[in-house]
Amino acid sequence: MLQFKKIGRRGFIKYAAAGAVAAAASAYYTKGSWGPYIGDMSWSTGSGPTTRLEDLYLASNIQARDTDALIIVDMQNDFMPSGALGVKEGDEMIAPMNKLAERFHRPGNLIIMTQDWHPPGHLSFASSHGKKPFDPYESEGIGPVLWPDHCVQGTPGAEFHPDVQAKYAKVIVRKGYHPTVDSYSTFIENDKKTHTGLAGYLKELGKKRIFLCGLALDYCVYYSAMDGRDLGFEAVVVIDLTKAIDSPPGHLSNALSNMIEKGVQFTRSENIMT
Ligand code: VGL
Ligand code: ZN
Repeated sequence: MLQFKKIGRRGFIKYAAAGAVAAAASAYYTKGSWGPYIGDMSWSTGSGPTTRLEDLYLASNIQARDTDALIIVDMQNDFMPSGALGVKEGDEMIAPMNKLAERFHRPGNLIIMTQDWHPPGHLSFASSHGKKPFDPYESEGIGPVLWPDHCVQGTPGAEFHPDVQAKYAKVIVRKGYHPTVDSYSTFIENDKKTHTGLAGYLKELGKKRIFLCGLALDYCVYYSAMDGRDLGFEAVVVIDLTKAIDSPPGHLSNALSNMIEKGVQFTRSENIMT
């Protein structure tokens, strides 16, 4: 059900080769810093099987177009550091995220927000299995770990953090409300077949590229980016506006490798020209 494909040696060689091309293309490229402008940005590089955040190639000078959508993922109280499923530093990027939304919001541009929205007793909750949060668990539509009870429909934990600027969102996609199926992706639930309708909405509006930010980098942002690519969108993760859970350990590294392999691009919010 979940994608845990290791990129393996061939993938590593591919990225190493891409890195060599990057080095040849510009003398200014240094690992972990902003990259030079490289046209179509299609060759973000990673370091192979254990990709780290510092290894990502960050595209520069991305001009926002009216065929773009900004997707702000799950900036809810329960994912904030003191929340039920707190993500470390998950509140630190609220101010720059608001700034990006402010700049991005103009006629033709589209901002979507997502909200994790579980019924009480959701099957992704450890409490539903008599287990502890973050215990490994995998079944159809659930896993690879169980979560603390979080983002229960209508509770304060499910609300957006009060400082998050939600007024620009044209659509709020709620996901994870099927009692026995989780939905990390904002496009397709974890059963891999139930669509949320967002892809159709974006396509009907002529959107071709999505910028993703929010929580969590290695779950809802990750699966949304992967599905976005599969559904035909360019996907750019705004890396300074997202934080990871990294459970089980290594999940983030695996997610980064898989996103690179899928052609997901990475940038920083300052690098998006609006
Ligand atoms: C998420 C775990 C469980 C997320 C949601 O928003 O990334 N992660 N539910
Ligand atoms: Zn959830």
